[in-house]
Amino acid sequence: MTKYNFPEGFLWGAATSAYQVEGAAEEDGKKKSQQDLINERSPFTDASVASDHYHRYKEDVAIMKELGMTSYRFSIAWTRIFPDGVGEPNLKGIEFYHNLIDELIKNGITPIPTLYHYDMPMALVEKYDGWINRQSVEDFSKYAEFVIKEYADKVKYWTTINEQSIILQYWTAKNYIPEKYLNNPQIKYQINHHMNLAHAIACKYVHEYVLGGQVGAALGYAPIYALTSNPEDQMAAQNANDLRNLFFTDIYLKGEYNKAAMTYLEKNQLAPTMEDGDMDIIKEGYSDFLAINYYYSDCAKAPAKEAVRTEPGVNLTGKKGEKSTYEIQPGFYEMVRNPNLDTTDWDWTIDPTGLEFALRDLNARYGKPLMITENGMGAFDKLEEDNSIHDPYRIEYIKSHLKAMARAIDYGVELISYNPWSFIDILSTSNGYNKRYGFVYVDRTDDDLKDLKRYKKDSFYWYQEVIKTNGNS
Ligand code: BGP
Repeated sequence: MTKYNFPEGFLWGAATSAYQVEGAAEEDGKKKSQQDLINERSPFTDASVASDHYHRYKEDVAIMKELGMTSYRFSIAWTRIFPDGVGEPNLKGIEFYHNLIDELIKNGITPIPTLYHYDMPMALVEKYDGWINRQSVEDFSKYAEFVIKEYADKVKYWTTINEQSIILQYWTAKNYIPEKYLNNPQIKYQINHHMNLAHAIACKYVHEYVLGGQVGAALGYAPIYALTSNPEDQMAAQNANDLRNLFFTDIYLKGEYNKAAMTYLEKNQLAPTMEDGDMDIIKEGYSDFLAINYYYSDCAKAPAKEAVRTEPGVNLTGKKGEKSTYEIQPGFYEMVRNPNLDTTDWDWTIDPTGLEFALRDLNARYGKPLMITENGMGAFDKLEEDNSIHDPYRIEYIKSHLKAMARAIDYGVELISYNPWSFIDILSTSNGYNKRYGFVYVDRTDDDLKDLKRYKKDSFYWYQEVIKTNGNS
């Protein structure tokens, strides 16, 4: 058996997000977020019950303990704390997260909350179009300040905004965008600029209120290979890396916009509008670490001269090969399918080497500690008659990614924690409960969704051994 050098005290966890796991979408004072509406409009399961974690958090934390988890990455729903986004805080919502955090700590599990996971309060979308409007920065900052202060003596590790990169790439799916903006791609860079400010201000509050607090963003990160060794394709891959990755990491870890990406945006009238002092705010809100959500790698080639701007597509059916469109940024890059890699049923490439590549590259560029806040495999899992769930594909996926992490650590990467997606089956953002990620299966076959029994998958027992042996199973 190979011996892997995961550091002593390495945090072995798993992840979820509020609207995908909690349910109780309008209970105890909580009001709707844009995510509830996006889900209502889509053909997928709505978030009103999800996995009912809101009512079953004690049972779920007991399962986490049995799994051996030492960290849990979850998100706090803004609309539980401030149902209208602003105004009076909601005591019941505040109490829920106190209870959850206390239960985690009591069971030796380090809480790693995320402040924002796609769930802008619907009240603010109705009031001023959410993140499109700069007022969102101030309102988010008030929410962040309140929450950070409230849980400051219990929570050391904080993550700010989940997947700004994905929010930007899939801007109409991850934000509730009013009709009139749909043909204006500049808007997405404006949303992103507001999020950069919001992120930086939240980082500042962690440094101000949390003794020994550590903070960073949770970025959706996919390294980008060139399709061929043709220099034009290599250049396109670098362009794509500038705009899809470094555009975010340079903000978080250097406090500045990536120059190549910004130049491209300016040349194409896509750059965000800024105010004097914005870059000072961004610089001041430095990160202590970077968390990444890693699922797949991407691939790019030089676009044809006549290529037009194209939005990326999503495979919504779980039938391989259905992803039809790939992002094109004319004159900069065209994303393509990587012919060298197999994929999941949803066309997400399976590439553990890409994780090692990402970790080593980020370490070389910024030299900051790294954390993995998501990584995992969505699949059609099957509950057998004897209530077992055989998911060897998931074990294989995570095992190969663990090896990649171990190699990165050997090469000098400081990795703090691994939180695969997801602890339990939850509502997939694009496929409801058809696409499952959990170590724990949630049976949603009863009509009134009252039972929601939890069953441990084979991957649960396997991951339990991994944790027990500090990664050497
Ligand atoms: C990440 C999100 C998660 C999660 C995961 C899987 O991008 O942060 O919220 O859902 O991807 O995605 P999906 O549910 O679309 O399979």
